[in-house]
Amino acid sequence: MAELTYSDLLKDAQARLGDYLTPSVRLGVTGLSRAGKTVFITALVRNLVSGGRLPFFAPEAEQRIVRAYLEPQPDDSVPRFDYEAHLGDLLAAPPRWPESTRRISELRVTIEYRSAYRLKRAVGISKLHLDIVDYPGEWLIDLPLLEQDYRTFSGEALGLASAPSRAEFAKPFLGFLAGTDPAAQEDEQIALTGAKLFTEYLRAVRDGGAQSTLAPGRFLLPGDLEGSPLLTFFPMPLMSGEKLPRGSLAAMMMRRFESYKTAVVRPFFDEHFARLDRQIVLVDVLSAMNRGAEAVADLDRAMTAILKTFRPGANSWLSLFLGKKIDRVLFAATKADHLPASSHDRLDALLKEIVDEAIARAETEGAGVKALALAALRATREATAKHGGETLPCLRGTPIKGERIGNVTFDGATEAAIFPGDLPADPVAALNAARAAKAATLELVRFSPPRLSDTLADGRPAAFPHIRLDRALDFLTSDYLA
Ligand SMILES: Nc1nc2c(ncn2[C@@H]2O[C@H](COP(=O)(O)OP(=O)(O)OP(=O)(O)O)[C@@H](O)[C@H]2O)c(=O)[nH]1
Ligand SMILES: [Mg+2]
Repeated sequence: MAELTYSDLLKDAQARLGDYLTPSVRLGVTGLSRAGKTVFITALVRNLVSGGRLPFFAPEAEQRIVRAYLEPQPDDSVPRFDYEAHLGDLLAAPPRWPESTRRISELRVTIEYRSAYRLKRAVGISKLHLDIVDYPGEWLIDLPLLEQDYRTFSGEALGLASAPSRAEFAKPFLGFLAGTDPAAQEDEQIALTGAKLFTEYLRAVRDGGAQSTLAPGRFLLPGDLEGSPLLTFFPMPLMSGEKLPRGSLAAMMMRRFESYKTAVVRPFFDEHFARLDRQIVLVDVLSAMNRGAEAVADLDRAMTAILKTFRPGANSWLSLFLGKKIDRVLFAATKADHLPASSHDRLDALLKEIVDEAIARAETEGAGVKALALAALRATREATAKHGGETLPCLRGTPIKGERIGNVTFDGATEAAIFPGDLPADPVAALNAARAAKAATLELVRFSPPRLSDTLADGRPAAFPHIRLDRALDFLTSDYLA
């Protein structure tokens, strides 16, 4: 085997130093379960590395991007985002959507570009590391716990559990609480039963169509913590100022709540959240509207909670630690390909309305916050169809097996033309209608992924179809590529 020479070592050191000096931007991608995070990252990376279909991404439009490629990520302790596997699913025959992911992951894309500034360009080609971090929105919902003690957490959680829309789901848990004395001797079996009933209640709310997950987020996405004492607690009704007797059940619950904060929430904050520069929050607005008023109200609540973590009020605990780190947050309504092009601007406007209201409720500034409707991977094509002598815009795509419209059930293989309807032109009216509706305001079906080609005739990787993915990328990264 050839021996390492000094010159090899020097080259290696230079390469490492060069890499160390390359600027990087950490982009957080989050959203509640099924919001579209995995598809978003896969499509974004694919379109970056294949260098196509991004006309509204300024550096690409100005033909300044030289190339983009994957590189090993900087954090050895975070699982890698399994780009190749997700891509493999989308390119399979027939194509399938990637599987649900349940934990944090990371991927580094390095972008080589020519600067827009002549001086910088004279030095040569510039480089930027784009570090994409995918994490569950459920973890984000936990951050406000850092500002709460057990008493406040209990008060809020029990207040929500007794709200009319949730009381039905919460019945078994509230029944259990009614027969449990907080001052009783601590008991692991009671803790386990209570935590199980509390978790079942949270799950029922989520399965009932809520877009917001109630804290603690790990109760629904436990991962490695399944069965751990960290997740074996529940809220209890406590008087304010009441002292919790030593060795009591309530004292045990308080201790575990505090441990959950120090062992679960705080490390996520320190190791991941506080290191982000930019954030995109994916929101499935259309399925909320499709489910009706309750789901829209939950979405409102989730957005307010999320904004409070990104744009904390001046006196908040989080603001002390967060400083000015995340300076741009993009809220993106995903799966816009379920609506015809005429409705995309309307979906933008609708989400903007939701975000503006949440900004006001969260009492934060809206600086650096933008709303956009996108489809990371476009599964439908625009088409027109004649109907009663009229030409109507419609969408062509292959609905997923078992999806239904009226009395038609789709087989998963046949393409169909769908009239999803248009969103109303006035976003406030659209939102009010959705908030007032007892049932769905839109009738939507889910589509299979489109049939994609892997390579172009010349062997280069083919770009994937999308809606406004380039505008999202532009808002989130362009200034780093100047
Ligand atoms: N038509 C269409 N459907 C999409 C798009 N993006 C996501 N979907 C649908 O939404 C589902 C969830 O997308 P994912 O990217 O897996 O969502 P996620 O946020 O990673 O979900 P979890 O990993 O479960 O948290 C997919 O299986 C698709 O059915 C899109 O751009 N267009
Ligand atoms: Mg995922």
